[in-house]
Amino acid sequence: MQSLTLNKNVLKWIDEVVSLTKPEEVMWIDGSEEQLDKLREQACNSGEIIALNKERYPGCYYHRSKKDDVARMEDKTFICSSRKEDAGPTNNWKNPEDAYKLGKEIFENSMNGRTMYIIPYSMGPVGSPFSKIGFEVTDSIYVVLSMNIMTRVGQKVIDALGDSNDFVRGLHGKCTLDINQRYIFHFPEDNTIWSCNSAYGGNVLLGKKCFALRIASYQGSKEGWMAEHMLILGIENPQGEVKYVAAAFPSACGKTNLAMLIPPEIYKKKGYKVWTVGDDIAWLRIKEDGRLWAINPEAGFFGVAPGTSEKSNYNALMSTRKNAIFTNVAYNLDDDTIWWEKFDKNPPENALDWQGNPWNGKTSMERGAHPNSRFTAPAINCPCISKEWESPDGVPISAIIFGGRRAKTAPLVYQSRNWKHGVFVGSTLASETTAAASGKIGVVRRDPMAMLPFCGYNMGDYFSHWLEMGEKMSNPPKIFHVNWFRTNDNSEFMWPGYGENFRVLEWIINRCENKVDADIAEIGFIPREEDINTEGLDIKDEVLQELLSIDIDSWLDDVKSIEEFYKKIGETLPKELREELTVLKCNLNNAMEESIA
Ligand code: GTP
Ligand code: SPV
Ligand code: MN
Repeated sequence: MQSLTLNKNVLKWIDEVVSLTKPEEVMWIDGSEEQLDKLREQACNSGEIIALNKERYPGCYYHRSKKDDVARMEDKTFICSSRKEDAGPTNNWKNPEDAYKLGKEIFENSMNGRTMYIIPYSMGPVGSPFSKIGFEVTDSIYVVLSMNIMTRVGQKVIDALGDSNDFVRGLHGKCTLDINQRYIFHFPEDNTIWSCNSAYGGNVLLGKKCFALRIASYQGSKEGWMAEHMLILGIENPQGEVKYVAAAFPSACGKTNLAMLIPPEIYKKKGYKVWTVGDDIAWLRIKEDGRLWAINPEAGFFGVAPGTSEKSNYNALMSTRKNAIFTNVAYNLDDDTIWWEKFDKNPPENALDWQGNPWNGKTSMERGAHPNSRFTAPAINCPCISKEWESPDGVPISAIIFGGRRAKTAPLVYQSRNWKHGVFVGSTLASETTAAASGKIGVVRRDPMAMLPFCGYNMGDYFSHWLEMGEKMSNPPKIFHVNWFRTNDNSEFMWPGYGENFRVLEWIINRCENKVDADIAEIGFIPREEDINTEGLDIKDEVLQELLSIDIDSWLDDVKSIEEFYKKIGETLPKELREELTVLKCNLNNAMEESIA
């Protein structure tokens, strides 16, 4: 097939990849529906995907990945910088020479008898000053179809690139799907990503975590912008003014849900609305007005399926009603539809589970869908998609919110004293691990800015970059911390969460506009109880009180864990953050002494 470009840099690289992997055929993805339809048909014939019920799920497909290939694998993910220090203490590192050598051994002839697809894609609206271009070469139609949902694909991207050499070179091959030969290598200095022996989204949709976070965070540090694991949403008040916030929560900690939340009835009646700009990744730049502006570099959602229901996240569910792909959920053989845990109260009886085994949802004790089963859905399907979501200039950010899963310690919400303190709060973010990555679930680990698995360079330098960005802004966003996941003695969530989180967003926006006071506590500004609106909410005063309380003992324990974490960061930890830690410790010790006195 004829190449879509005359760009010599692209063609040279494609030649190299072809002579390494030796595909039987090469196909350039032009983004046309005609071409995509042929690929869909081909993948249905080979069994790679299954077409779903055409009336109820038009344009939708079902896919399963291998049992040992259902989540990101952090121990298989490497930053291959020439100096080990540049990957830093939190990343796996491999010398680029060794990584290329090993990669070449694995990729050699790996596409024999297969077709190589070349996907030109843009992260960000084509032509926006925020946007960047990548190519993904892959031997998987599932990847082509998913990239077509998650990014902007095709000829328009090639036209925008022209003869520039500024593009990310992504090579993905299924190879034999051997877990022992699975690697996700990032070469930030070469704008290159190599991923082999996996077919799971986070490892193989190279525009997402690999490019838009790991490579882009490195690019941002060099070029003066930021790539963050953040949702972006707009909050419209009854006067029609929209304020935007960005929020960083670790994987499977509620970004998609918050990004699409439906405000409680009392707010809807008054005319409040929420608009989604993005649900996972934000690229942020400082503009002449001294504010931080953000775009969502993606074009779709790769959302966690289990738990998504008409009740919990109506907007996400509606986003999946057409042109979506479902991976590792249960498949209803009777009507070609899909199901997952908490989808509704009516599981199918005649189904296949996420491993393809016969499954009766009414009687089986096993799960139908994998806990990290996911949907890929076009953002444009979302009923509350913001009219600014493709704005080439992005949206101005009033507040940055950090949050994690903390059964204890972290209150429902607090505000940092200033940017520097806010960076400290982000740098010490912690959360219980989830099914989004393979490994133990429910263990508290420090996950700075929700970027632990996604920062493409030295974490200490990344913190410095955050501090520098703050220096450059005359009007920086205010920084907050939230926790929807505090539990009581019966291990039940104390805060209702989901749509009710709007009540906390309201306080945050009010703080940004100086419309509400707060109490200054050891850890930052805490809301006064009466300032969290509980109208129409069934929550006891004592519960709200406890949600907003600070337990000095457990915070002092947290300080110890922060000290350990900072020790791991080592020399590159900015002194400003160490100072903030000292302030926190002093505040807590003073409070302790006062309570004893
Ligand atoms: P990634 O796509 O992995 O980055 O995840 P995410 O941060 O977008 O998380 P998502 O919104 O998909 O939510 C993950 C899980 O958290 C789901 O099971 C949700 O039902 C649950 N969840 C989300 N918001 C809340 C909340 O406010 N309270 C409680 N209790 N659970 C929530
Ligand atoms: C996450 O794990 O944070 C995700 C899914 O958003 S993945 O694309 O696998 O990274
Ligand atoms: Mn994510």
